[in-house]
Amino acid sequence: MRTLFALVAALCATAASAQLPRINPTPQQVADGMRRIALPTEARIAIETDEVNTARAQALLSATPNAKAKFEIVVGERGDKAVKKYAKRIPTTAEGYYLAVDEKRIVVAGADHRGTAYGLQTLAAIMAADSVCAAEITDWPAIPRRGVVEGFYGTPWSHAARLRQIEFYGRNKLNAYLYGPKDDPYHSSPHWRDPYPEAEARQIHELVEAARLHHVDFVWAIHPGLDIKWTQEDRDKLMAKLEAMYALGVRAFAVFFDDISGEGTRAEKQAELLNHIDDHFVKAKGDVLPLVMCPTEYTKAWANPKNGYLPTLGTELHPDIDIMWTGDGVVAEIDHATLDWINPIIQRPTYIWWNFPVSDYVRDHLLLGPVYGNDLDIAEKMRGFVSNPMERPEASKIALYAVADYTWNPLAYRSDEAWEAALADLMPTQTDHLRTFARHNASLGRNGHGFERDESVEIAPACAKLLADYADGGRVSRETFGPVMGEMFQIMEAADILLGGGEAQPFVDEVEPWLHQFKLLGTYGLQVLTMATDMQQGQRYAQAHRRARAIRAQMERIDATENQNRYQPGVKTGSKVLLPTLDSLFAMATRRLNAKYGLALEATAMAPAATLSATFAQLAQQPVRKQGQEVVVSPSLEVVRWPDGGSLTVALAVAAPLNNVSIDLGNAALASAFTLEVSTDGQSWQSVQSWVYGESELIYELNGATLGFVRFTNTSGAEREVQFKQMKLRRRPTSTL
Ligand code: 14T
Repeated sequence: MRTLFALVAALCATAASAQLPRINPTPQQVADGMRRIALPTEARIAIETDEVNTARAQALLSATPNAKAKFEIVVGERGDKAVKKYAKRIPTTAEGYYLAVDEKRIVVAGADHRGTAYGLQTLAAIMAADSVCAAEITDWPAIPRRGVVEGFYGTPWSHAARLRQIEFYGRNKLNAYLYGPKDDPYHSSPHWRDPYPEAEARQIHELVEAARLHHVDFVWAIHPGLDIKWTQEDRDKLMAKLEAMYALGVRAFAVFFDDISGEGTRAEKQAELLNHIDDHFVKAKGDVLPLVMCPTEYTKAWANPKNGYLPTLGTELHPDIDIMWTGDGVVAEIDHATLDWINPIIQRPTYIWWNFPVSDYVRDHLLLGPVYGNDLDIAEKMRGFVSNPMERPEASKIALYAVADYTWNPLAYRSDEAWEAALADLMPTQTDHLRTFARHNASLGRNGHGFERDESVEIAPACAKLLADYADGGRVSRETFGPVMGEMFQIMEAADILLGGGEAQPFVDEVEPWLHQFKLLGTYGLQVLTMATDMQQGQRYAQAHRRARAIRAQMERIDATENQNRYQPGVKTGSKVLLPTLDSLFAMATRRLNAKYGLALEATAMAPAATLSATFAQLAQQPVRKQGQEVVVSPSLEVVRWPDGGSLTVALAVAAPLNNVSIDLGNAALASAFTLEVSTDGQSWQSVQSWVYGESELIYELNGATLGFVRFTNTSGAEREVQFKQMKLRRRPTSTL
């Protein structure tokens, strides 16, 4: 808060006439006095609101009460005596407020307590130490429920990070935090039936309390569908768990049925359970918010209304139960067509679960770019809009700040402005460096959901021209070279300054491996550009070539050692524009030098140890990497439909002696449905027998044969549904005599 004040003070305090600072989210209606009002030392004060708001108002406004003072301070809700005079100006929408600041008064009048809280929040944003910008603001949210669903796979957020998030939501008028981390065992299986252990329970209680103080609804979600039985016993256990959460202070609940199969997916049973909770828990308690549910078919891509699942929910579920939806795809932009399709089926406006900036399917990337792509005039068709974030909470704030703006006032939403303001909010003094970092860390790379974001937008044309000019055999002009070189200097500087710390330390800690990678990217770029322009002096060129490759090797090293999760391990930066540009420039420049000076320098900056290809889409983009003595293909979170005859091939950059190949499809019986073949040259192939280790691991013994290729094919004559839990090529350990 102090940094915000400092910023506002810097913006307006010195000027005689002033302009309102940017307020996030953008208010609906603003009449701007364009001047500053000095805060009086005495005022007639009437504050009639809840305790939290009263404390906030008193902290903001330090005037001494004096019944005879000319200046008036009024804070309260519709219906209160204090704000009676202003009743007509208070918006009727829940959480709306009227705020007036002029020479005679400060009025904060909410449609309800939260409206008043938001009015005070806006007041704080336009205040400096001893003055405030004149303004008349009438404001209300376009979408009733706005916020975040902690619903990703991966390490759940820490307690401290959650407390920082809740403060951030309150400050940006987000009112919902849905707690549903996939990897909390007491939210999902195996322990959804059991109460939280004492330490965790205490933390949940603390979160509930923090959320209350920041006017955020803490919505606790349960994910019982992996192993729920539709029995009295399980229903009682679920109700008991909700009671236990109620005892911890929770007053809002959700039930998630996503990512399950089998018994748990039955719509009529899900609806029966939800309605039962509604009747015997929510309505019986009287102080619990309407239920939220995530259906099993949560995207159009998997929905089949003809099977009756969604229509059943639509007709059976009590009308005030909210139904979540991710859109036309798991990760998708939300538009009119999305909502016009789902709302009639579920017979209510949906509650969007927006899978951005979640990165649990592209864990080697940071998603720090602007929030864009959703229609701006669809608010009336939604009851809620919550964003599923990254495993990295501070880094997620860039997108969440923009989501707050979008969900409050979508018609006024400007993606680039929101992004810019988000960067300044996260790092008020080092905004430029953060922007440099963020603009090159936005793309998702190739991914199974086919979702993509712009990256390096400003420099992309110069990069394209640089490559085109150079490929033509021409000299690179100063105009093209200059901006790209300039960008490299900015990158190195940004990485150094941000790594140096001093501002937003929790953010820096989260992204540190990417910052190191970013520094290397800039240094690599510098060497490559030196190679491409310094054609006169062969000696220097060779030096730059050597150094470029050495830096590229360091980048590979970070990629192979940092952020080693088992799905998409590694650390990627500038992957959409900068790195590909520099790699091609490196190759072209090397070839040129080789031709000119008769050298034989290696023209690839970095060749991967192994590459993967598949004849069918679902596994064609699966990451593969070298890890010590093993070449490992990443497991998949999805059920894989492996077509008949479909094959997956791993090619080693250099043939190597292999001990064995291990593949786990989750079912040992599949051994006979698949064939593993090996090859030295990729031309002639030989098939290998397997044996089963443990539950379902298939081992193909290779006895140290030197091989370059491994191919795995469905030879059963039919499509097979398999899990893809593991595929490893194990090298014969090199003897260290
Ligand atoms: F419930 C949902 F709406 C949802 O999106 N569920 C998960 C979510 O927890 C996850 O963070 C998100 C992004 O990966 O997508 C859903 O999880 C999936 C989606 C898949 F397509 C898990 C496996 C998939 F194959």
